[in-house]
Amino acid sequence: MNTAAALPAFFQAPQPLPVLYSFRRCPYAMRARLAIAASGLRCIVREVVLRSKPADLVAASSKATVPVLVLPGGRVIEQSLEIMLWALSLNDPHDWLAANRETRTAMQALIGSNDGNFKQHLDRYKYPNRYQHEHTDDEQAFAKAHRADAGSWLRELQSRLNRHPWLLGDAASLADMAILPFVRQFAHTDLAWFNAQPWPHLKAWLLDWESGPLFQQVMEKYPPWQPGDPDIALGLSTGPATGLKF
Ligand SMILES: N[C@@H](CCC(=O)N[C@@H](CS)C(=O)NCC(=O)O)C(=O)O
Repeated sequence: MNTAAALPAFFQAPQPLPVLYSFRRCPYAMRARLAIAASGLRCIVREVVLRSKPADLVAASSKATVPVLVLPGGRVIEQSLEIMLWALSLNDPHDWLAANRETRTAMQALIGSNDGNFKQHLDRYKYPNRYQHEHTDDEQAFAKAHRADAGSWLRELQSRLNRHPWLLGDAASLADMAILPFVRQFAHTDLAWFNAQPWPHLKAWLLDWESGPLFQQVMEKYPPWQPGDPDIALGLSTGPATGLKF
């Protein structure tokens, strides 16, 4: 008799879980946590302090940006988008990956623009002091110029959201979840300014998501991880994401 198979699942040895190195406010890490939570997969989350990266993270991924996902077999996934695709290819209850090929191509293009052009302007708007070599003296003017450049992308999103509730139609997709954390970062750089813009659908899209259960689940606060700390499962205290609106 195969004893292991005869035992109820509860008594069988637990499977090791993937380990996600994350930073709560990082939009890349946020999108990875969103996909993992939505897929219903479990993983151990290790909150990283970026100015003092744990040796285990650097050993797993020499570039040591977050997020990094270390799978039980030793495979390391170092890019946020790849982590999203990994999780959703295992389980995609909300059809974020979209069966339709045209939608998939459109998703890729949108995410590419976000991660490329928009992210460059966002960084310069939010952290102008990191780009002193790109401007001479007026840091405020530099930041505002990049805010204006980023605005053309946000108007494009607003116009899409004016036509349907999500970026690519009536249902949320990978594109929404990959892009929302970056729009959130932009909005919170100067919320009063953002709220004064004539972008009602963009603002509603962001606000709905920020007040939804999936966002709450992935924004749970964890203490910075140190070797020897007990494992913390992602979103455990707020329960599994299965069946949620997004
Ligand atoms: N292309 C990477 C970018 C990740 C990234 O740049 N993360 C930032 C935090 S938001 C980071 O780890 N910065 C720390 C560093 O570069 O040392 C991805 O998609 O995962």
